[in-house]
Formats: sequence, C-alpha cells, structure tokens
Amino acid sequence: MFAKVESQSNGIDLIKIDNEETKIVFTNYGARIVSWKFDDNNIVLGNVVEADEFYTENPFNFGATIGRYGGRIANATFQLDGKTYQLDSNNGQHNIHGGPHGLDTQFFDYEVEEQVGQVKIIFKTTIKSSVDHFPGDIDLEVIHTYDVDHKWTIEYKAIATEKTIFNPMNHVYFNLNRDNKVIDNHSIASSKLDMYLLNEDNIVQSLEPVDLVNKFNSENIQFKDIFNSEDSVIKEQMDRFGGIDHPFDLGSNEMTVENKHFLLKVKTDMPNIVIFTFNDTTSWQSDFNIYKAHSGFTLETQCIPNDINLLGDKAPSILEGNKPYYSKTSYKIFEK
Ligand code: G6D
Repeated sequence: MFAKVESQSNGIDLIKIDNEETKIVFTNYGARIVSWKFDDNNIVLGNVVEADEFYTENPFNFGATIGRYGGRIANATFQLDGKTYQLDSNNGQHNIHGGPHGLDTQFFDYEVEEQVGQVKIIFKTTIKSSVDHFPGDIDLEVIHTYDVDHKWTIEYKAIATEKTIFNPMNHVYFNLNRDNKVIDNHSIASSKLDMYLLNEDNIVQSLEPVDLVNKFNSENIQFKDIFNSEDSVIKEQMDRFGGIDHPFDLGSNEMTVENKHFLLKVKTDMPNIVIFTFNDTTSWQSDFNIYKAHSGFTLETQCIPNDINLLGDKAPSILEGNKPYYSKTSYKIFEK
C-alpha cells in the first residue's frame, strides 16, 4: 500500500492511494474524495482526469467536505443564546452546505502519513466567521484514513473560538453497480430506518419520523420499493422529490447498502444520516454532466438538518467555545 501526489492546475493536488485491489484518490480542494475503485469498478461518482475544472464547476458537491453546517438552515437564520444570526441564502431563502463559501470551496493544507497497513491524509483549514457569518472561527482537521482492509475513515477534529454550531459531513455519492446503471436496485439495511418527512422546501417538517422497517416489514429495503411505494405518506414524499433526500435515524448508528456485487458498510458516531438519491441532475449545464437521476446516492452522516431551529439550545450541533470537537465515520467496501 502506498500513496503518491500529483499536482494539477489551479493548485489542485490529487493524493492517490494504491491498495492493490482497491484504489482511492483524495484532493486538497474541499478535502474531497474524487475516486474509489474496486478493481475496475468505480464505487463513487467523480472524475480524476479533469479534477481541476470538474470539481470547481460541479454544483452537486461530489465527495466534498461540507460545512461548517451540512444540511439546510431554514430561512438562513438561527438564534444562539438570544442572538440572531443571519447567514447567506444559497438555496432559495435557505442556507445549505454552510453557504456559498463553504468547506467544499476551500483549499486545505495537508500532510500524508504512510503507516503500517494504512495511509492517513491530515487536511487542515480555518473556517472564518467573517466569511460565513456563523459565530466563531473554527480550526479544523479533516483526516481521511485508508486501511488495508478497504475501509475509508473520516475524522473531524475542531476547536471554535466561541460558541457556535458545527455539523460537518462528506458529500460522497456511491454507485455499487458494475455498469454504473441507476441505483434503484440497491438495498439499504439497518435495524432501524426511521425517515424524517420534509416540507416543499426540503426542510424537516416534523420530528416524528416514519418507521420504514415497520412499513416494509423488513430491515432490508430496496431503493426502488421506496421510490414506488403506494403508502400515501411515502408516495407523497417520493412524488415531491423524485426520490430520497431525507434524514434518517439508524439502528446502532450503522447501516449497509448492497447490490449483487458489493456491500458497503457505514458506521458513524453522528446521530443521523441524510440519504440523497441524486434526484434531479438537470441543473448543471455542462459537458461534464453525464448523470441522470438516481446515478448515485449519498450517505451524509450528520446531526439532523436545521436542528438549531427545531431543537433550540438542545440542538446537538451546538459546539461550545474552546471545547474540542471530534467525530468519526467509516465506509467499508466488501466484494461479494
Ligand atoms: C444535498 O439534500 C441536498 C440536496 O437537496 C441537494 O440537491 C444536494 O445536496 C446537492 O444532499
């Protein structure tokens, strides 16, 4: 197992890790994953060859570190300790992905550490309150580790200068099909798959989730069965969004996604996961956009989006000043 660095134009570096059957590539632009291959099979959506233009233009945030706050914040505003903060609106009237200057647009400093059985890339940056209008600056490390047993782990270590909200995640899209056909044939599994319903604007509308394990009488559900469900509540949501774009509670904070070729296991210490099945791909007018709806799915581990407005001072995304933050998510791929 070894790593090598290739510099592209515009300051974008590719850090390529070779682990024989699997190969994985990261970049300093947005501390993102750009490629993960099992033999010749692309497991994630990305583009190693044209990384410089592809990633700066791509509005779908393929593989990027997202933050400081992953999901939508309703009306781009929130209160913390009685003070109201007004953020940039970059999704209708809402704030998404930390705003227009979020972590996905940042060049990170980085170091590569090659160790026995693993390679670690330690990406570092500072999030500035003067840029994103959240309270407090944050010193952040995003550590991507790749293990010899084909496990990719992301750790976030942060410290804020004052009390703020912090809810980072990674926006990788997976597709486990060998022919990269749509992901409708994949199934998701966990002992709990509780799905939170969204209003017309993709904002969580109720803290009473729908228990999919109970609705489908199974802990293992194909995406297409959810997409085509005749259940009136699920159908309304699928008709509205063309697929899944929803936060979930999982059993034991872990789940698997599989098709007949591969099984992907995700484990996290975050309370929720947003699954997004890439429902509308048409907004990107570019020759690079070869994607149709359901070309991939995300597994975005995070606190429930808009938690600060839903839960106030009980929101799990609240981070005290000068108190170290740590979270960890891993994705492990198995060939069947
Ligand atoms: C996020 O939940 C959102 C989607 O609605 C959005 O379209 C995508 O990022 C680009 O997953």
